[in-house]
Amino acid sequence: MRCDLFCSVVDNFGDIGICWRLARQLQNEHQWQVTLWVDDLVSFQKICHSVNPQLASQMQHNVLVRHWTAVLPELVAADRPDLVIEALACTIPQTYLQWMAAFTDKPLWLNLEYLSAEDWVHGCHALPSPHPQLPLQKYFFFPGFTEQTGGLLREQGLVDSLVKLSDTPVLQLQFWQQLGLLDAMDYQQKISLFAYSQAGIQPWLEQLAGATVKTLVLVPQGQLAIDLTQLFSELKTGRFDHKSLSIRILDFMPQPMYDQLLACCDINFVRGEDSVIRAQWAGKPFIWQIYRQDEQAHLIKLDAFLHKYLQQASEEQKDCLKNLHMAWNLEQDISTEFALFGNFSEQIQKHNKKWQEYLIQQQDLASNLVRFAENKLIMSRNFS
Ligand code: TRH
Repeated sequence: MRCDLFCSVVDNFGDIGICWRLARQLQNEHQWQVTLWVDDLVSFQKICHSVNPQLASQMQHNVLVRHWTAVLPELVAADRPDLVIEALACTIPQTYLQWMAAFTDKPLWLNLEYLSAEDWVHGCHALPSPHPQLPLQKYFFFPGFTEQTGGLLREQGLVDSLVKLSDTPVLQLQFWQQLGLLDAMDYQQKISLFAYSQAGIQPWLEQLAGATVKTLVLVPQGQLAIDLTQLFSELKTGRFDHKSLSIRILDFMPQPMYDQLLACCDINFVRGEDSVIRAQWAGKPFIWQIYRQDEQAHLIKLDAFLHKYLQQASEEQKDCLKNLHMAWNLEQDISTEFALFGNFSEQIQKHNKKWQEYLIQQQDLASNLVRFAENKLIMSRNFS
């Protein structure tokens, strides 16, 4: 099976992060021949360090990566894919669609949508949509948290490997050494802090500094790291120590290493769309800053997720996590909510384990997509 996957990097890293994971999984686990068209190779290189942004075409981890520029290179019949994936609201070039439409045996066209826990997704997943002018039809493919959706990206063996890392201090020590954090294991509480800007963050950090437990906060490069360096000028060295708190700035690491970071930390602040899914596979307590949208649409999406995620949690856990998420997403001081969250951390870890077990019973997104595509292609060939 041959697949062309189109990815346009809007901003940040989620679009390319999700597409890169999917491309590798289709190739590694389903033996598809995948061509990943990406318009921003510089962002791609941040999460896959071997990418060369200067190349129009390159093999990366057995995936053909092609630079998606304003004018596509010549498209020849021999390159005809079986499946074309238009990912995360990008728009496939008209010239490419016309090329697709010219084939007698037309490629299947999927529109991979953004993740949402809202119920309306169930009614839209897998629906067809005819192209207004061309003899083409695309199908909407929605990720999600239920069997009525396309599921979530989850590589074979991922959760087992993260559980093993979480349960094995010597493996964690090796990971911290790989990151150059030789003293990481001296901190009883390790927090990964991957978020957007957080105007009200200082009181919470002061609270961590004044606590008896020693806390290590790990902040990947980006706007939040810049903001914190303005708060604490010593951070321009990459490190800031203040009583019980130590903050370190981390370079962006390859995706698999980021998964390991989540498994080695005690609490994970995650954001966007992909890292929040990875935090659920790591199983540790997590707090999600959702990607901001107009008219507070993101808070509706956040509420829908918390409703599903906390369905089996106790009322007091629900209140605690909902209040903490609202404060974090509104960039307020979370000191009070975080202190309460700390009291529930064991129950939350148990709850996350049950939530993970519920999610793992479902097929992963790549497998669902492969099955959907193969069924559609068989049907179209049998009835054409
Ligand atoms: O970077 P993000 O904010 O991406 C966002 C969201 O995806 C949002 O839904 C989308 O609309 C917007 O982009 C355009 O957050 P996200 O989704 O967690 O993606 C980050 C990716 O970066 C994820 O794949 C994890 C990866 N990552 C690394 O590979 N290494 C790292 O060191 C870090 C911190 C992240």
